[in-house]
Amino acid sequence: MITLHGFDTANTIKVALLLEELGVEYTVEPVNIRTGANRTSAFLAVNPMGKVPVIVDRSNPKAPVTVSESAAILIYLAEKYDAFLASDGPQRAASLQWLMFQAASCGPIFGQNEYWRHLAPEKNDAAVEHYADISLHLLDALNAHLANNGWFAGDDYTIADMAHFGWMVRRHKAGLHIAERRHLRRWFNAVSDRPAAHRALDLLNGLPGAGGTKHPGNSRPIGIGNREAT
Ligand SMILES: N[C@@H](CCC(=O)N[C@@H](CS)C(=O)NCC(=O)O)C(=O)O
Repeated sequence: MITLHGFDTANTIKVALLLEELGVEYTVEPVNIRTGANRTSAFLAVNPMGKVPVIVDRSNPKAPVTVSESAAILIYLAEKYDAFLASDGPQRAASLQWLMFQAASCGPIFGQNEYWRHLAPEKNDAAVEHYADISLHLLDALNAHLANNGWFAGDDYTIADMAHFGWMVRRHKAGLHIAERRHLRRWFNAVSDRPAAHRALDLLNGLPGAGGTKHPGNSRPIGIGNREAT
């Protein structure tokens, strides 16, 4: 049995989506990061970094496996179940490239964009503009790639798509727009339409304390209601 420690966050969405796609048995242990539940000694014992998501895989009760960092979790699960990631060759390389691009470039920049727009205690126009500019550039890069590829790794839906879905669901919170980027919008709607995406978002939206607001841009739930009109 797998336990997912998480909340209604961009990084948890990725993992919940993969678990739903795999159809494996798992439970969610809610960690309300907005009330500091991720800084308790109990949670720090699970992940000393104090961040969600984390999974604990107790398939072998004598040797439970704990994995944090959403990209590492996606790779761990894809390899364990031999699904949504090619075992070798160019398609695996493409999946990993776009997965890493999400984890190392898009995620951190979109997070900074949200912070400087809505959460920083002092307004800083230069920071707002800086992160907004880079975010637009990243969205354009995703859109350009998807102009020639059905999915991030080409013909097959893989963990790279699940990774990008997390922040795209929460895009309103960082003021990101995809309506004018038609390839990105087409891709986003295709993932949104998957039954596993509905189940994952419903599950996370239903966690106790989910949907809390720190700023007006956060008031929108992370549900499928965010599907873009075509
Ligand atoms: N690189 C990590 C980032 C994880 C992360 O930043 N998680 C956020 C929520 S999406 C969190 O736990 N924030 C709480 C905090 O840092 O206090 C990943 O991809 O999993």
